[in-house]
Amino acid sequence: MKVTALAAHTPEAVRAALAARGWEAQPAWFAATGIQTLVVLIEEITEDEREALVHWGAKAGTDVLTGDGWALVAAAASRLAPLARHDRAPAALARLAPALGRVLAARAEPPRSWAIRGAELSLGHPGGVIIGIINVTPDSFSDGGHLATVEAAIEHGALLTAHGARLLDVGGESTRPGAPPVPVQEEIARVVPVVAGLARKGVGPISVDTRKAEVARAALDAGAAVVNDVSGFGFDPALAGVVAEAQAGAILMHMRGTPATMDSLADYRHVAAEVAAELGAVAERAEGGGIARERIVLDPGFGFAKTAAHNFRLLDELATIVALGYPVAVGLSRKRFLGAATGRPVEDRDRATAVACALAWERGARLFRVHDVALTREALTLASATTNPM
Ligand code: HH2
Repeated sequence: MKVTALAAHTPEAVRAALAARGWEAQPAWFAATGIQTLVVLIEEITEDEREALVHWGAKAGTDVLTGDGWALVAAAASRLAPLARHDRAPAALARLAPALGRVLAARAEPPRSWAIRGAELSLGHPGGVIIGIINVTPDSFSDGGHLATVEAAIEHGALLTAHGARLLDVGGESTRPGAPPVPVQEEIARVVPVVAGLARKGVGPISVDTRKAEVARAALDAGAAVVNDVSGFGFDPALAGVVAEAQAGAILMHMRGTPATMDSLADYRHVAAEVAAELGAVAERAEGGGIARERIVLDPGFGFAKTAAHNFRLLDELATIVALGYPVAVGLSRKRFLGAATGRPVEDRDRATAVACALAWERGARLFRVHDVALTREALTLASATTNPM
């Protein structure tokens, strides 16, 4: 007799084991995803629901850990599936079906593309979507003042595209902790000539990194296809309408407070679960504001209202954000927490960034906002070749 422990962090090892033993590709994949264990945390439940879950767990032979108002259920996806069906779930667990259904659907059918203004970006592309950063700010934390002229910024965009960027993110306001806000007209004057110049040269597609509706409108008029808002539509109530009307793509990031106040709001009991819940609410509000689901990308906001320990936990538990069912972007580039682990100063964090992006890929992120596109692309090409997603 021979016993081999399979690598079960994705269904891939089981699929390959079945295929190697003669199974057809499709049934092998369905069986592999079906037997993969899921761990779901269910919160805000009543005492009756908790009892019903414990009872169901005992009957189904699955593990259920519970406490006051919550339960943690570990089971194969195929075991959990009946709980997501109104006609199969115990009556006492009826409230669970819609939310669990969404989790299972996101897992079975992850988004494969992202609709931006006038185009679709495929997420299955080897290495995903690398977003090249163009900061036209005098004070950004890692590259402030680096691109002093419009021409230099446009040239830099062309270089990032040649290195493999599939989107260019132009920003005119630093969001580093404590950064002073930039007046609207000043931000427009920084961003619009660069967006227009890139568009004229056919370099892009282009995203504008702004929290302000007026800046977004001007950038969209100049040729941008995406709005990247670090406040997740929390700063300017008019921004969602501008994005919806232009049918632009939206990157909605998690943060708390503003760059001036966020460091004091880095307070979580369970960072991944709380960020997922808050980002889920952001996405719901955006859809309610008229933005089509397929235009939305979510970003957990590394470094925004998070300590180094929070950022590492969040990176490890990124699959919790991916389970919301939207494409996930990460902005890890040169951030402080990478320096906390490596001891490297901000100008020497591109290798750490590339490694962190590869880890994020493995956990399901598909968009990567970085300064050094070439290095990140190499890391992501390797990561995507290894995990071979179906
Ligand atoms: N981080 C920064 C800016 N914009 N957008 C998204 N979606 N995600 C991020 O993590 C993110 C972001 C901060 O980085 P940077 O642009 O390099 O610096 P600064 O804000 O100082 O200009």
